[in-house]
Amino acid sequence: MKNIRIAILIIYVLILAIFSSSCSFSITAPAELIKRPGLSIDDRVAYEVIHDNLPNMAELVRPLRPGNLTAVGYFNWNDDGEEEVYAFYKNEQASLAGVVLLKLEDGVWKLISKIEVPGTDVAYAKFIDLNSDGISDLLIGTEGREGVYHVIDAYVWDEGEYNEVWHDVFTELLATDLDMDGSVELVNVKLDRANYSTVSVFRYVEDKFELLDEINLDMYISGYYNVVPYQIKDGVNSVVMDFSLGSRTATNVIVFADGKLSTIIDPFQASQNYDETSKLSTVKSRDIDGDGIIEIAKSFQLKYYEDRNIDRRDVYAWQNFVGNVGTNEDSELPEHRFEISALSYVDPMNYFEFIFPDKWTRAALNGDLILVKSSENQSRNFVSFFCLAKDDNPVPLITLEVFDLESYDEWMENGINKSYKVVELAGGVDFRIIAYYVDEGKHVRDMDIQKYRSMMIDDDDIRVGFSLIR
Ligand SMILES: [Ca+2]
Ligand SMILES: [Ca+2]
Ligand SMILES: [Ca+2]
Ligand SMILES: [Ca+2]
Repeated sequence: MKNIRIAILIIYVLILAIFSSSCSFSITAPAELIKRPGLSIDDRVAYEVIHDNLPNMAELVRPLRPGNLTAVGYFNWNDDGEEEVYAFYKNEQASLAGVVLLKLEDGVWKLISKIEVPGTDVAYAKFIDLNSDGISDLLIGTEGREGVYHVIDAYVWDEGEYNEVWHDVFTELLATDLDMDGSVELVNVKLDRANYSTVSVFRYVEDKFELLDEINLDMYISGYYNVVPYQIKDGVNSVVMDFSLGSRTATNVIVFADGKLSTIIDPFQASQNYDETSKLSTVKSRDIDGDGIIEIAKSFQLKYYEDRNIDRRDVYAWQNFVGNVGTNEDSELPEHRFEISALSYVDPMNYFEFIFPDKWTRAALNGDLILVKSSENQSRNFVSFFCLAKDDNPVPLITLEVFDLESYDEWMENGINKSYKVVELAGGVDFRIIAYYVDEGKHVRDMDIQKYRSMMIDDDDIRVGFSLIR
């Protein structure tokens, strides 16, 4: 009886530990890793086995990057259709971090392996089959060993155990098939603030990682905030890096072609700079139009832009790279290396983003779209879009506004909703976001009506372009 009580207590404490640490295991888990919701009897036993194999004072933790592993989860370790269990942990007092792997054999959870490395937290973890034997190998990175760097170790399963095959330091690490030949490459970015930042590419060949190439990046980069695989063209993989340069941010792309690393913007050439990708906040490169290819953002200045804020960090152009890649192409650079695929407005209070419909993007690039927004010392937070009609007459299209609940109620009580068509976009405990516009009959001159109709968007288009940030 006493044993059962202790077992229940251990399970309770473990569950509590999992949910109360910063690494609840239900939020970022991809469906394939956690298929069974809740805990079955077997799982409870698994937790006991995990617990038995954790050092004293160890705490289950979610690996910080790349972000798709939870603290504890199921995965098919050896590709046989049966699920195994992993559990990552850290032991800050002993400065050790690691992972335990469990396998169900004849109804009993058994320890496959425990890998433990020095470090105060699991900075990076990825299961990946490096030697193509169907058994997961492991990249595990830890914090707290080598100053500003993280440390990375690669373990390959061979003859019944894990062997360390690689050890290095890193700032950003990406495991991806960079040259699309079916083998995994490691892209290792090291940011040394006193020196050049470097990027190296390694390939796993015959039980070791071989350095294929290494280049310097410039010394002004102060930190990376987004490093992700990027398909720069059909059939060419690369890595897009968003980083800070003092008070602004910019983006470069690392290309690996014909065995050589290069970047699309060469900061060591006086003729090149980051103007084409420069922005004023840590906005991440991402696929803005849903075609599967990431766009690179830059701050964009509309031709007419009415606002009293000096800091213009709210309109972004999202661009695709259309220049040359690698050494096989014509070395003459085309005049325009980036093509704008969409513009977006990001609310300065970070409530929402509005991606312009195509016709607005085109109009904005022609200087035919005007944006008027509330200034920071106004109590309201809105942005209005106008198109330019005959004689540069501005015709209002729509306004997007964020209200606190009190002003929203006041606004509605005053019957403003009778003068406008209102589209509810989002709401929270303390705010409402709506779009509104005036019926065309009430404000558009006859001579502008055609232009207005060609530029106005319907309620569905407003909802398509809108996304809530907070
Ligand atoms: Ca398995
Ligand atoms: Ca393997
Ligand atoms: Ca490869
Ligand atoms: Ca895209």
